[in-house]
Amino acid sequence: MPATSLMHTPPHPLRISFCARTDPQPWFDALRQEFPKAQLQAWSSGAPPADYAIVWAPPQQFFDEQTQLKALFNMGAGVDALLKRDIAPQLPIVRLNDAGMAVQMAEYVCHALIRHTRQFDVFEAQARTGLWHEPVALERARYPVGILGLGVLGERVARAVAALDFPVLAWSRSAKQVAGVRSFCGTDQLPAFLAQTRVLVNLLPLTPETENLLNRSTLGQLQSGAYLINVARGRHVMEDDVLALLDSGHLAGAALDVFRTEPLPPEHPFWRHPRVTVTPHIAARTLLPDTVAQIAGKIRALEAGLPIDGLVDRSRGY
Ligand code: NDP
Ligand code: OXD
Repeated sequence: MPATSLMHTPPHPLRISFCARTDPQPWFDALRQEFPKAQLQAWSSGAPPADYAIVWAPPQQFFDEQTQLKALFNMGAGVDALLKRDIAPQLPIVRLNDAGMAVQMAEYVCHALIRHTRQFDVFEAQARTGLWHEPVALERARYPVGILGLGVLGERVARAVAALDFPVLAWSRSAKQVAGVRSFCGTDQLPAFLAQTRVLVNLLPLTPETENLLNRSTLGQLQSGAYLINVARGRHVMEDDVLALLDSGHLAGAALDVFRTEPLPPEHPFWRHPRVTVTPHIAARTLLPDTVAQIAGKIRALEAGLPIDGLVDRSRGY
């Protein structure tokens, strides 16, 4: 063995790769504050190996080339797009765990709920024609809010909606205990959950089990005059079924933030439907400072051999 190899070699500086369709510079500026000595690189084919990667929808080539990663950080909560890639089975995948998204989700859902139940959409239309008309007041008990998915985001939303004194139900894989929320779990309890829901909020991850879950049959089990708020993924919803149920009057309306095809194509009927509100996948944005702080904390923990939360269970798909 040559003498030089016995000498102590200091560990190389942390190497962090960034792969997303957004300007990396602000991310590097924030990461530099956390790791002044790190090597930060915007990934392109042929880039040197990194220890950690921060990604959103990276190409397969990224994984084919970056084979020395110790962990992969997703710049969002949902990992459905990421899990379509062929990723080394031992590589830990870490999703964003709130990082400022939960309160945004609560704002979005409460806004959509209140806009519908307090008829602000009607008043906006009335104001445009100078009509002064007072409809009958809302009875909260007639608007039970059912939340699909009681995870990091769903629980924050449930608490916000419960604080507005709406009856709140939630459906998840495992049973939960959240103050003010009636918990339902598993496929067996889905019909009971749907039958008692009038405003349906979707906050499920997109997995083989949840894809197309919101269709004519399931949405048809909601209380009559139901309202759909989809803030999870477009592929949860059979869009033609939603249109048919809106036309039949079973659905009173919908607030949709996510779609099977994004951007929503200009010819899509949702754009012009009078009872559909469309937003461009903005219900909860990835916030740079919160995200970098969360990821940096987890990189430090991993480097120190400590456990972290937010690890994706690939067998569950979320
Ligand atoms: P979590 O993983 O924390 O929560 C997921 C919840 O869904 C859990 O309660 C889980 O049950 C439940 N669930 C999963 N699979 C099933 C199933 N088959 N049947 C019943 N319940 C199920 O995710 P988050 O709350 O952090 O995020 C939820 C989703 O929100 C993301 O996956 C993403 O798609 C979407 N999102 C959308 C954004 C937007 O701007 N529109 C922004 C951020 C996220 P259990 O608790 O028992 O495991
Ligand atoms: C997410 C998203 O999953 O932005 O975080 O949709």
